[in-house]
Amino acid sequence: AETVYLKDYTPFGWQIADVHLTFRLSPTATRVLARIHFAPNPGAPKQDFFLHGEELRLIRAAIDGTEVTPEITDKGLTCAVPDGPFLWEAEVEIAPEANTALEGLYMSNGMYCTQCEAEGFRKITYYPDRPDVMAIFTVRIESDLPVLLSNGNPGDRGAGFAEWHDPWRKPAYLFALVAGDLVAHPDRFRTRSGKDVDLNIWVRPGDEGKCAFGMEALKKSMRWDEEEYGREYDLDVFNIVAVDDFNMGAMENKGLNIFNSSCVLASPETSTDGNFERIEAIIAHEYFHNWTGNRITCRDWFQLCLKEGLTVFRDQQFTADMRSAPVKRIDDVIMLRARQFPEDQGPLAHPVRPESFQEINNFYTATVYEKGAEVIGMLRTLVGAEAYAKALDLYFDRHDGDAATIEDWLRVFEEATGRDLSQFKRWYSQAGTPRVQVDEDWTDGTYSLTVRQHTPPTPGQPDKAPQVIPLAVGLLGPNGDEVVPTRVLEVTEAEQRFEFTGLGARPVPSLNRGFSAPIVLERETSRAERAFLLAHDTDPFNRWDASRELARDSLFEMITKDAAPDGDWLDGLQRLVADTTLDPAYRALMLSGPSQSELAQMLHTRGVTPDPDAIWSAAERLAQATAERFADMLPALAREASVSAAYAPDAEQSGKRALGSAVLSMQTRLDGGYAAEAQFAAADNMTQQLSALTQLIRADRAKAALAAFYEQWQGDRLVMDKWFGLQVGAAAPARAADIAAELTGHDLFDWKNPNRFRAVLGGLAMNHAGFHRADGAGYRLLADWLIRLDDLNPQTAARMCSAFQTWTRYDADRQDLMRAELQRIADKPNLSRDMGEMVGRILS
Ligand code: B3K
Ligand code: ZN
Repeated sequence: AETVYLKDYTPFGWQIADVHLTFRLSPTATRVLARIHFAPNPGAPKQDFFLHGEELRLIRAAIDGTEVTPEITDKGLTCAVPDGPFLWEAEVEIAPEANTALEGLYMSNGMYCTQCEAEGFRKITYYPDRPDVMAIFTVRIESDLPVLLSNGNPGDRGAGFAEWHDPWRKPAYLFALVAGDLVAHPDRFRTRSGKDVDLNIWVRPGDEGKCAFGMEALKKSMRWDEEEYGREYDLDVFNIVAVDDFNMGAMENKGLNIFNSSCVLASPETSTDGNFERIEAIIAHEYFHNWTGNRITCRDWFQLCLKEGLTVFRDQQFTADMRSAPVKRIDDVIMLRARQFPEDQGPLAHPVRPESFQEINNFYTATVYEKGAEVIGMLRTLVGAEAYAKALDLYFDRHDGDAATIEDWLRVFEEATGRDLSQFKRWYSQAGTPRVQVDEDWTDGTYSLTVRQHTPPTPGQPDKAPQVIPLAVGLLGPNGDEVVPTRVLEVTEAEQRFEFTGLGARPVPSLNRGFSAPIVLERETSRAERAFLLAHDTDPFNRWDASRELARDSLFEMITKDAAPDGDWLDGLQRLVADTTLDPAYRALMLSGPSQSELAQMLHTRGVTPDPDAIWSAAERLAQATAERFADMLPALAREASVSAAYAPDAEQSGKRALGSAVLSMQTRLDGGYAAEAQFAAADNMTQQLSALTQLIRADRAKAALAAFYEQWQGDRLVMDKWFGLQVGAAAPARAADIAAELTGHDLFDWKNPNRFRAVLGGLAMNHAGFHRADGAGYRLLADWLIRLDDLNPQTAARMCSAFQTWTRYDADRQDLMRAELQRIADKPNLSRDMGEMVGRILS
């Protein structure tokens, strides 16, 4: 397949004044008529007139009213065109019903919908399908379906048709169309300048009751963006549509966001607290894109982090404001370490701004999104909140209406602050997680830290230059008081020394507070020192991290030396969890140990080949020891965790329920499932029902509960996804692959639905020891299904290949098994470009 390079960027030879599209909808033969005014782009080199187009049947094309016969390939068309401006007209036929890739115009449960980012518009009509070509769109939809939606503001509406006009220039990837038998949950928002905006969440009949929470989240997001970033909404309507078949979470199409129904529909009976929080964050994320993504878009897809890193950062700030900031930070770092670190430290490592790709859909990664957000957080830490706000104002002022680059983004910060960001820019170009070693020295009242940084090689990047690392540090005195409050050390050299003078006694350092930089800290610390931080650190993140480190160390000793669980750590943990002045959500996080894949990663970095079964059994032993240690405290904790008020998915109640789930998990290890059965029977909300079911599965006592759950929820697709996923994800390792295989034979296993496919096969990939079963059954099952899905939906199949990305960490037998499965995928006839690229990179 062809590789596209950042360095090859050339502007398109024409500009577009306006686009008129008419859709005559039909499942098997939709006609799309396009009228587009092109004019030469003075800033572009001379080039042939080429329009992208894939899987289109051209019926007719004309230039200035005269029929033309373009040259057509499977990528698009070329055509001779006049020197000056001209009108391009084309009529094409497409078959939305046959579109199983869920990219372009497709059907889901009888409704038409679109997904165009990144390069799906070319499956709708011939067009320069690139983000730097922006145009005003007017759309006419012809269909007898009752609800016909597109971007922008509504225009004429009559029997069998509806027109839409979007007054804002936009790239084609933000185009959207929806048609179906839908019902709205309506509301209204008054912007701070007094404009009324009609808001709607459109769903299939029957789902009306699951929209209220999403609507509140939308209004909160709109208000928050006005207050925090000064950004107001810019159309008369804002529509959100829930779609059951969707490749990812949601899409920020201008004025018409399309959501995977799992990321917008919510009710207490069917959604967990985690679901609610995620829905609130995704609605915010897509809404925030209206400014960071839509009003200011990307020049080319290499600049993806320009909109994604920034918008993730913004949605993280929003959640921190709506809920608990420390808990949000810890959750985000858990995610980053679990998903982005393996990427950055394995064969798929790529810079936050990649420099080449074969299939851009493979670069919607944790690195671009989450590390991209970390880079913005570091920038804000370095320049300060005030200068950050100033730079953002300048960014919006200067680049509104632009297709911008990372260079543009950094320039506004340079101008707003007078700083030189050329070294900082390496965060965008260098892949890999920096390792930072810290050594201390204490002489005559002067405490010094020597910081050394080093980033290991990644594919295509053998040598790395030092990066700018904002290292937030605080110092604690021997009695636990903070003697030096948080200060940000700016590490720029490979080796650098920082001094703290005038201290009465040797302090204990608390390093990288709040996880101020996405690095791996390498420091020989004693357990005593970590226990001290666990007890005294004023930084809630580092206090949590100290506990996590102790847990990891203990597990390391248990795995490699068959040691007993670390009793001192359990003492410290007990004291912390008993502290009722601390947020229950925070204490619940303290009780959730490191995941097994995180432990595999830790062993690998310490030079030990991870044995998934040994990891699993050590994690089990530690959980058992913890439960026994906490036995006497459980009744009091359970009382504290109980909620008497009516269910609300807010931070306070969900924190209590999270603590309650942690208690139930310990309780189940002591009583074998008695309490879990009671909770399952009594639960009136999905959070408690599902946490009870999880414990019953772990205790191997879930037969009746699984059947009852099925009976109760078989009519609800989103809840059934949980039923499918949990049985695999929480299964004992020896059985996970067999259970997954069995579930793929279930009547309700609709493998063409990405949510259902991910529930079962993604659930397997997430069951660490289950996926890595020594006989290779887990690998085989996943590869079988990825091969099968590749013909239908390459995008979703390719994303799930990353389950194999850590394959070289494991023992020789497992490596052989995984390599063989990867090779089997690589050898598949007609392998998609998406999968070809992923498997090729993983194997290289
Ligand atoms: N921008 C979309 C993601 C599109 C993914 C295309 N493969 C959702 C988001 O990040 O908000
Ligand atoms: Zn996004």
